[in-house]
Amino acid sequence: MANNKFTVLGRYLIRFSGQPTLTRSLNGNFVRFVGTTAKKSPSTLKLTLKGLGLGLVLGTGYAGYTFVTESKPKAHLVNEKEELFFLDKFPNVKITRSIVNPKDKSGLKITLFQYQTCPFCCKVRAYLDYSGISYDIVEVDAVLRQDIKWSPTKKVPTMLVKAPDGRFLQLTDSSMIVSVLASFLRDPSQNIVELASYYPNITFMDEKGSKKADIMNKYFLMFKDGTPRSLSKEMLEEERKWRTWADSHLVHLISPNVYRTKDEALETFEWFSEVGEWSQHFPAWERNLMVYVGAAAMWAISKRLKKRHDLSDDVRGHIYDALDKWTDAVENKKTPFLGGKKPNLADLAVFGVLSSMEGCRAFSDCLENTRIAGWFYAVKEQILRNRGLLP
Ligand SMILES: N[C@@H](CCC(=O)N[C@@H](CS)C(=O)NCC(=O)O)C(=O)O
Repeated sequence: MANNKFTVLGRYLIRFSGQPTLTRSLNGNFVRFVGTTAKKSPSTLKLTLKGLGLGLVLGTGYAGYTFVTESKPKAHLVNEKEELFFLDKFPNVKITRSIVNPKDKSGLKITLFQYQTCPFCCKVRAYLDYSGISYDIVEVDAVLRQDIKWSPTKKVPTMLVKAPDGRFLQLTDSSMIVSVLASFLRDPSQNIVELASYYPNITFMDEKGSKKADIMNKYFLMFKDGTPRSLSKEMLEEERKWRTWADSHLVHLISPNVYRTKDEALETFEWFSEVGEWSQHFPAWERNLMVYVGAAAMWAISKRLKKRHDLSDDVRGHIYDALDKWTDAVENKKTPFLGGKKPNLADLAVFGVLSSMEGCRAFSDCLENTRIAGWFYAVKEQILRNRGLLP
């Protein structure tokens, strides 16, 4: 079984013509195994596997050497799991909303477990809506989280996708979800379960000795027959770079901004309640618990987050700088989007993260003090059009 998996992985490795394939993020350091050849001759395969084997032996030897010679805790891999999580039966949860796109030909049956205004969930919805996929939504109570009791991970977004064998495959992590679905939609002849297996969970110790988890390859698309000619290596690299930036930088600026003061935190939660239709989906006591406990907790937590991400008190300044950096990158392209005439996955990721604060004071301040508006509303228009909400 394990051998089989390795063979399949090996097959994908050599087909990723020039794309770095297996990437692990160890506290921001990327360890890459670079698959550079698209030739499929047996000798190339042997050579690639020998090279990988040699690399593995040398890597392991070096890791062993540094482990015994250095006493300080150091970043290292703890575990690598490839098992996917399935449910035989759909969980007993209430579908809060169904997004139906009559033009959806994907054949996918998707349920997204989310908080309406979580930046990672917004990112996934931006992708789903732009891609014209139909899906169901389960709005999870952020305090009690009963609707994800079935899930081994307690984070949202999490997704259940109906597998060809009728079971329900769980996908976790917004970027992994987008990469799996984007790989599938490029070539729906691929098996979604097999695709998901190319994004294994890893656990590792970071440099401070804390145990962390991540998902390998989460910014990479998997192409069965090599990178399509229409996509250059540079374009793919740039797309990955900004998708990573959205997760590793931009997203960390959201909480300190939208919960900057007690008043802003409460305003923000009132807006969450409005767009998440909490009064409709939860009893009044639960809705109020979510608003007041949520606002107080997030106001306090955002102070810690500010420290953790080395932000000064001028949190607005940080987000303005980030948006200027992004706008410069888009403007350098001389096209409406980073992806050209159409948004790519980086446009959708940055848009998704920002849309999570659309009703907040922080967002109107960004519109007034940066040049983000033109690009932001252009992406929004594309998304609404693909969802069939615009003529
Ligand atoms: N890397 C994850 C992050 C997801 C995440 O942190 N989600 C938050 C909500 S915004 C969450 O569920 N937090 C609950 C918890 O940490 O217990 C992704 O991209 O999906």
